[in-house]
Amino acid sequence: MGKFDVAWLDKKNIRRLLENVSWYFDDEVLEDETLLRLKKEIINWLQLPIVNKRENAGVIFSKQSINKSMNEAYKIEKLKKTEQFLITGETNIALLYGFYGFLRSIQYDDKEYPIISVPSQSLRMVNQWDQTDGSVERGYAGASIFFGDINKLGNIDLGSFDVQEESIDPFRHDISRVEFYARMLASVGINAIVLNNCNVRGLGIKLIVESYLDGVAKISQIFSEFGIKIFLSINWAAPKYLSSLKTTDPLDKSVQEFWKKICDDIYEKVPKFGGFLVKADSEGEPGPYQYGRNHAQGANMLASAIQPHGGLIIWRAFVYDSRQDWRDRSTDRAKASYENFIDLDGQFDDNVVLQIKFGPIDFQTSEPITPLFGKLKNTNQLIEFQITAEYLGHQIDVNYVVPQWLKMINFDTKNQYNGSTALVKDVIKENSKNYVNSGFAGVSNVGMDANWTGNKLAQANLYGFGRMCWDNEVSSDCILKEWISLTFNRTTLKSQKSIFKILATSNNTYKKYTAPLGVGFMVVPHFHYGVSVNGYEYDKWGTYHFADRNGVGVDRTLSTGTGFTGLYSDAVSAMFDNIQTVPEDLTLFFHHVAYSKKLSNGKTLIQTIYDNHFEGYDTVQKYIDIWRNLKGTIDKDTFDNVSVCLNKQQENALEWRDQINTYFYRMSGISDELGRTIYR
Ligand code: GCV
Repeated sequence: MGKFDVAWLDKKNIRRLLENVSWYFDDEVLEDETLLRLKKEIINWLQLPIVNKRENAGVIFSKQSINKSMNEAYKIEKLKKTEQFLITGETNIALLYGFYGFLRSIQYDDKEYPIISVPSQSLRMVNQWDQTDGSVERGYAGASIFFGDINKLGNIDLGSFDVQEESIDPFRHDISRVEFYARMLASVGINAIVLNNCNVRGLGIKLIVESYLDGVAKISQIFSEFGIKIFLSINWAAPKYLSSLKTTDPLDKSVQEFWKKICDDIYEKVPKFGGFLVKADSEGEPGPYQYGRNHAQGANMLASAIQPHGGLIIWRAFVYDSRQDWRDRSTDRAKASYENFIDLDGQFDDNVVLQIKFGPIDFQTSEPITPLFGKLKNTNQLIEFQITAEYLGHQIDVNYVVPQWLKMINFDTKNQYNGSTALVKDVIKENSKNYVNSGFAGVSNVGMDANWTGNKLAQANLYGFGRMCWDNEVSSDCILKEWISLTFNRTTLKSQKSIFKILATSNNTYKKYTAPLGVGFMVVPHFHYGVSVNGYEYDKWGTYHFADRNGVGVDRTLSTGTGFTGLYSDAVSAMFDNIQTVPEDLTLFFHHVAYSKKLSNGKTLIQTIYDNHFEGYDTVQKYIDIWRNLKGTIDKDTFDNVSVCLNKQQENALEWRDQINTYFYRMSGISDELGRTIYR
């Protein structure tokens, strides 16, 4: 099995800092698979001793409740008299999290004891878009780590994700990699994973049946030791594929029986199974609409089947009409998930969780928050992010996305009942039927590439996603500093600062040189990397920019547009509706704006577009200079890997800059005030 990077879990560095430190468990800590894993982490992974006498230990684990409602919370303290470290938590999984928290604290010297750490969200989940042929939809780091042949490591993006040749046994069986991935995820607090793509094709449909469950069970065993439940994506039409049934109507008794049997069989083989993820009636996937049933009826049917086993149904809200007509300006894809789900609020069973993309369209560089957050008052909910960089540079262009995510979760929906704030991160919990079934989900960015993420710097997003899920209050800069000091622990402080400089600004830089001010989707169709201003303009997907000789942008206002702004609370609606108060990076998401219109930044729209694109490109050039200076101070593999990516990014940014500027110059006929080169 191939070698892989240790990412932020560099055991050599940890062992260097913990030389001769031994560990002790108090008697009340009872043994289960998680405790055994914790002991294995100490003995096998770190190769450090566990001792029988408390007084001989450097680190002590003890049982104690830290937080009433979150039993995964932990505390790390340094005992004054003995200088021993004491890690406490109510459950064994809390102790495991405390262990990783401790490793972080000793490596990152910005920490003060005691550390009391309580997870902000209950469900902290990653979704794999891995397919049984070993490919990964929207994966930019090689083939799947779970599926595929050992000899097939690449993941060629053909712009289509129909599964190709599959082996009879679709599992890759690269146990050491899967185990390390579980460690990476647990170390940042992830507690759930969906193994396969939500577009369920090929053998993926069969993963829920007997002959494949042993493979699923093997993976589940590894993850569950780390406190991570595994889920499978299912195809809504599975009864038709896997049995003689001719219908998948959720109200049909035989369909209900089919799913009951499937669930019974799964739990017999995979007792710690988490549940199903379902993408239904979306982008060609089948769903309950076909039978005139709504999504609550669909989800609840599955929920009843899995409920006796304690499982969950994660139901995606990414439902829209993917056959739109660019000629018809009255329809608006941004409204779709709201319109499909708002009337179902309160109707989903207690073990159904609605997984809602953070923005109303599709993971663009700038999108407003989806209006369902704050408006759904009685539905378990997960906010969905994309860690994999589909629209954000394919893990070629450096793009540390945590600042964008934090902006989303800290957005005040102003749906307050009593004048207080109603931040997304809070309403997700408060408006769920049971906060235990709510939280954050992110589409993972890993693959078989030696460094896991294609561009090593993209590891920061996986790390950052987990850290953000666990601690909603930590800043993006703080997460980044932490990641850099754990990952680049052998380099100088100066070099660490340089890496920080690049990553901390990278999300904004990417935003500057790509589709302007929230208009989105000026990307090469299907692939979604590189510029194609009109690539989607006359297509069926409902993602238009409507540029003409006067201006550009989508009018979603109440008075003259699609009325999308009206789906928010009154205060937020008024803010988005007004061009003076709309956040600058969302201007064209909400308004069709004349090129000569002065924005609240004091510049015209056209000048803002030109300035951003020149600045974005120039910043990439600066990144290259900064990176060049790191030669010799970081490991050669990483230096070369990121150098190659940065050079490609420069080409990409140049193309974006010139095509966008030229396009808008040709449309508007207005020259750049600073006289920079814009091609005609
Ligand atoms: C898994 C976007 C992506 C698709 C993805 C879909 C989804 O449309 O381009 O690849 O499918 O989102 O989230 O279901």
